[in-house]
Amino acid sequence: MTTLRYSATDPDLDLLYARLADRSLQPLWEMTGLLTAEPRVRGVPFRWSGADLRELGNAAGELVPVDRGGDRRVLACCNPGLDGAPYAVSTLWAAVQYLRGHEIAPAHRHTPAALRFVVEGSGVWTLVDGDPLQMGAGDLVLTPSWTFHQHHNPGAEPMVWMDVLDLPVVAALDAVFFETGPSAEPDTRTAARSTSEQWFGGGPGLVPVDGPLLPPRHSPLLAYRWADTDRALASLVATSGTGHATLRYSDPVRGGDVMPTMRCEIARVLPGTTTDAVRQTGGRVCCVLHGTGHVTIGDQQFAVSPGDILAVPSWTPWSVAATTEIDLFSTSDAPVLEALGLMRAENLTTGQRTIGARS
Ligand code: GTQ
Ligand code: FE2
Repeated sequence: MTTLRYSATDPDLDLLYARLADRSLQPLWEMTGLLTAEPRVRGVPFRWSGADLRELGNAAGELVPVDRGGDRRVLACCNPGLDGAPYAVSTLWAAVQYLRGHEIAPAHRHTPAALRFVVEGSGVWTLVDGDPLQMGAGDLVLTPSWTFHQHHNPGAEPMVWMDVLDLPVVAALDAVFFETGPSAEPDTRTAARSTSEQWFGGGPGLVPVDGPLLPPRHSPLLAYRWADTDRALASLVATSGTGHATLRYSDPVRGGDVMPTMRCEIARVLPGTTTDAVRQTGGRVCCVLHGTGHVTIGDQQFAVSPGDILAVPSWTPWSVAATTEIDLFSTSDAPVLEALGLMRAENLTTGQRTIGARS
């Protein structure tokens, strides 16, 4: 926030400032905190415990119904440094969503894009523009901007997952639109494999020649399955020689990020390995899929276990130290920073600095 520091004693100056204020004008020369040498980061390093999220999701499931009016049973992660705003970091919404057996979270769409990452369980289908995407542990499922989405749980077991949305960015641009589904009737179809995966999830480096027209701004593949991710991680970590490896989820046809505002990555860190301390502009939200150890963010060290959600604010160094093998999913707003020419990154272990996009 900028602050004004009027300390005028000159009555003429007092009068000028009063006249400026009266016309909704402010003198730059009296402002501080506007152009800081480095980002003045809103939001603090933080961890939400997976055990707490599961327990409190359960408690909400007992008490709060899901239907029109209360569409989504969602607990938003609120970074304590953001003055009560329901955001995990200043640019990303992160939350846990809880759907009991036989429940339906009705269809709607909005301009903020969303993604789901599942830590445990299965049994829910998310319909994205009518395409039924099954959700299971370790899967990443996309609901890009302005696609209709509906979640339904045909089985008896409850299911929990993490949602991440670019809502703070879209809200800052005053570009939030929302509408409810085209039909009042819920669509309870299921499928073993979505149409999106049948077209675009064939295999590494294989894409259809005569496929459907590509959506202009997001990956045509809407689900990234754990079996594929696990295989790719195992292969990469075995060859990296460092004890850790990170994959980026990409648009299988165009190679870019899965959605224009959010980058998704997953890291595997072998036991006894610590990753370099790195920082970059833009916020990041992490979710522990497997394993235990410590994540250091800024000057805070958090013990982590599966289901934990972590906030890495902009320009804050972070690193992972694995006690048992860790798989750590993360989402950042790197594509936004890169598109705007604002990406800066630094590896504090090697001293390497970059300005601009790396690939
Ligand atoms: O599942 O549609 O965490 O619309 C926040 C807003 C989830 C959803 C959230 C949403 C959803
Ligand atoms: Fe939604």
